[in-house]
Amino acid sequence: MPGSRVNSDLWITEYISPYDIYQHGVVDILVYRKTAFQEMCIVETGTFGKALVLDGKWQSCTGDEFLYHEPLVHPACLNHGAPRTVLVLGGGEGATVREVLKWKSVEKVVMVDIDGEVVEACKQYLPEMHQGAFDDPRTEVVIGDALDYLDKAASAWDIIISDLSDPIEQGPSFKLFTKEYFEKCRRALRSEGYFVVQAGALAPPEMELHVRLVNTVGAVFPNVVSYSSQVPSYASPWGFALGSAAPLDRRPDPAAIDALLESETTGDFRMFDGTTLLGLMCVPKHIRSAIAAETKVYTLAEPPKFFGQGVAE
Ligand code: SPD
Repeated sequence: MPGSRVNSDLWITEYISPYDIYQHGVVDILVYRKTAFQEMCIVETGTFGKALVLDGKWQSCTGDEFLYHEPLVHPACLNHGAPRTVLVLGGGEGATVREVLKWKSVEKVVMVDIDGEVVEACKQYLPEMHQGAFDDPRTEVVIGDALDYLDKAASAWDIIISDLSDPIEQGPSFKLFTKEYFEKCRRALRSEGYFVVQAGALAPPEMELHVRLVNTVGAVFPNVVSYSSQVPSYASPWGFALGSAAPLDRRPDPAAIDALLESETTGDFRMFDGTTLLGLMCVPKHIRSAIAAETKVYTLAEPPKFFGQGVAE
């Protein structure tokens, strides 16, 4: 193409759909390993910084992870007001725990991730992400299956955050995007607790997963809200579903949120404040309409099938 100059001969290729790919030029491969659960790599890209990629699916990168992790954590914490106990399911990079620890009220955060090799690699190669969160005395890391952990968990959690890799059929996480899993999460919450799940892309060709996940969370919790954040390295806006038996603030007052963040957190947010939160909650009409019309609930018998590693057939 005239005027274009490409600087990489090595590309990380994420298969978004059978007809769409998203590629990033790689300048260094920091880790590549097949673990007991998945294929892991951490790469240095030319424009987005360092990225964790599992089973060919982009997880997060130092270039824009704050646009994912801050919205994942803080709306649930703000709705609660002063969370003391937080359970993170997944979240190997440590950035979700990092955000949780900004809440002064937090006494304990447990992160349960199935893949110890991924957690160790993130500790070693992604210090920009965890920023010491694994060494905080309030943090406990459990290497194990989230379903097993939830089966044994008491109803002791103020917040549960489901920060799992996308539910590709071949991957370890698709069972954790179902009504049965969300029910276990509800049982493990205190009665006025909040549950949030990273819930898929919002591009029109891909948004079915998000819409059905919101409907599935809504089948378990009396109140559910969909919200989204722009994460450029994800190729499309990214959705979240927040559920609770307690009321949810769908139109937060920016000044009140700023005051709460000022008094209850250590601050240091890059994208998050009251105005940002109000924007995140203003999901466009076509998505709200699709959620209102959705009837399908994901179950273990009929789990989501997210498009994953590309195979040309
Ligand atoms: N921590 C898990 C987040 C997974 C987000 N997946 C993004 C895929 C972009 N196509």
